[in-house]
Amino acid sequence: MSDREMVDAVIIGAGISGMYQLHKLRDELGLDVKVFEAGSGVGGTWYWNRYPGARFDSESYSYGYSFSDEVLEEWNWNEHFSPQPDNLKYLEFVADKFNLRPNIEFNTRVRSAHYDDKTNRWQIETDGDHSISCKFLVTAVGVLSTPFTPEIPGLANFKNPSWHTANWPREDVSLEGKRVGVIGTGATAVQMITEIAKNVGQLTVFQRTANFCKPIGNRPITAEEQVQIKKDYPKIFQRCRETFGSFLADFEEKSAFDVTPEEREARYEELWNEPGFGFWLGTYEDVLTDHKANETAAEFVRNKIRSRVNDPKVAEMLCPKGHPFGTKRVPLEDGYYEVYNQSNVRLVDIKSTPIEMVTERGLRTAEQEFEFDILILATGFDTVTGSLDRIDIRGSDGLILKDKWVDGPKTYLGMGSAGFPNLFTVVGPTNGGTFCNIPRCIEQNVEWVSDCIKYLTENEISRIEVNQDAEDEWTDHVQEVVKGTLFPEADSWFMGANIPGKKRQMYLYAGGSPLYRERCDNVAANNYEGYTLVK
Ligand code: NA7
Repeated sequence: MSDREMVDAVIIGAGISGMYQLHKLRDELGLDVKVFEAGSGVGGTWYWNRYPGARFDSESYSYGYSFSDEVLEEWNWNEHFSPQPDNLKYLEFVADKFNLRPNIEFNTRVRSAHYDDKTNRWQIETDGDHSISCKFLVTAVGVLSTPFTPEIPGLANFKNPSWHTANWPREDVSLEGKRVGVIGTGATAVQMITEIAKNVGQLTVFQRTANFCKPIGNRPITAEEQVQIKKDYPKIFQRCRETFGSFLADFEEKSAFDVTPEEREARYEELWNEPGFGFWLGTYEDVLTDHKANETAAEFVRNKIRSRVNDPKVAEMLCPKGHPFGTKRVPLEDGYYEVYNQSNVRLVDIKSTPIEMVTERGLRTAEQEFEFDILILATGFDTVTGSLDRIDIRGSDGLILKDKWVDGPKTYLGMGSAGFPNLFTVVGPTNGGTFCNIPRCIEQNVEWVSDCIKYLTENEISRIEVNQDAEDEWTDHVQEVVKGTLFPEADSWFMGANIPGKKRQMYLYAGGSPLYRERCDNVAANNYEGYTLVK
């Protein structure tokens, strides 16, 4: 690439969002587009997260792209909840199909993006020292893409191999017979622990907060189901457009107390045995808003845990008690709790006996010293804002995005922020796409951004900028919506509470996908109400 290259649009990230955004802008709008991607291949989340057991927690056929009939016809999912190797193959297949790679510069991170008020263009610099100017900047950096490593004293001194789940070694590593330590018990750890427990020598899991996990209900897709899925695609995607979180499951318009305790228990049992998120997002409508209703679901899960774990003490350690059910992301599992019945697996509660330090060969808690051949950090991500914060983004008059957001992100629809003209944040902070079966909302976001760029181009608009009052209204609305729910009570990544020092507030939009879609559509229909457009 030559220095001072000029293009119409730059997209940061070649995951599910960036790939589709490239296709829309290049192939439908005919724009000159450049994508920068830190990885050596496409796929984003599914490129990086290659730990054993990684798979969709959404039904595969509700997760893939819906925009191309050819892709829907040609691609066959093998499992109801597809594993990472297949997911990456799928995204590579899409990249091949639309010949996306020539516009993507791999192994390249965007270091800075500065807006020039005189030219109304963004100036982008990469870590490869490339410099490129564009009219439109689209960030497609993902919500869970900046791994978080806690500052545990001594971590840097650990002499044996250690890695974060999102940086699982690309070469084959065998854990067979090894003494493995795992820190963290979130959705990632739950998938990974279940898988690695099959052949490790000894496994020690350090748990700070127990999670409410639910059986995934995965199985292979039969040939007959494959035929039916293809026929059902229009119905599947229509259903996803109508449900709260764009999943197949949706809340019942009923309180947990509109039925007898026996009926409720029977309904919970049914939802428990259904694949997917139904027990979480297809339950009584007050489970996530009312403590008493929530406790009926919470205790149901605890009893399931108690019935699966042989040692009552370990079972109680695995029973979540400090936060309401469903206020943290519910991990889906397949045999997770039974892992703790294995004689070579040990659970350590680090709330009561905190990790004091990592030593050269293991770690020390307040009570005991442990040695490991491998130490795995399943400690999550600096979510939602993390990847944007790591780019030096400066808008009009040199305004720094990270500084502007130090007390929490301020956005309009999660698509942009006042003072940052011609910037589109696909599935950005407080975007409706954050609390969503994510590819469904990615498509909505990308299509909205593409329509907007088309409108700007056709109308020869050189600058589009979020109005302060529109941003204030949306930012307040995002926090207002969550007030009626139990979400603020959990120390979750939804609330930014997983990162020390991060402003505690809702980072996702919990108003539901249909409402969000309607808001976005209305803004577009009213000539981008809430924005200022300059010729
Ligand atoms: P999560 O859900 O953020 O889980 C991270 C885990 O790491 C969780 O159990 C944390 O405990 C634990 N953690 C974090 N920091 C520490 C420290 N300092 N000490 C001990 N334990 C710690 O990340 P995942 O990768 O599992 O999942 C992220 C999303 O990916 C998930 O929601 C899905 O949408 C897919 P805590 O609960 O904070 O006490």
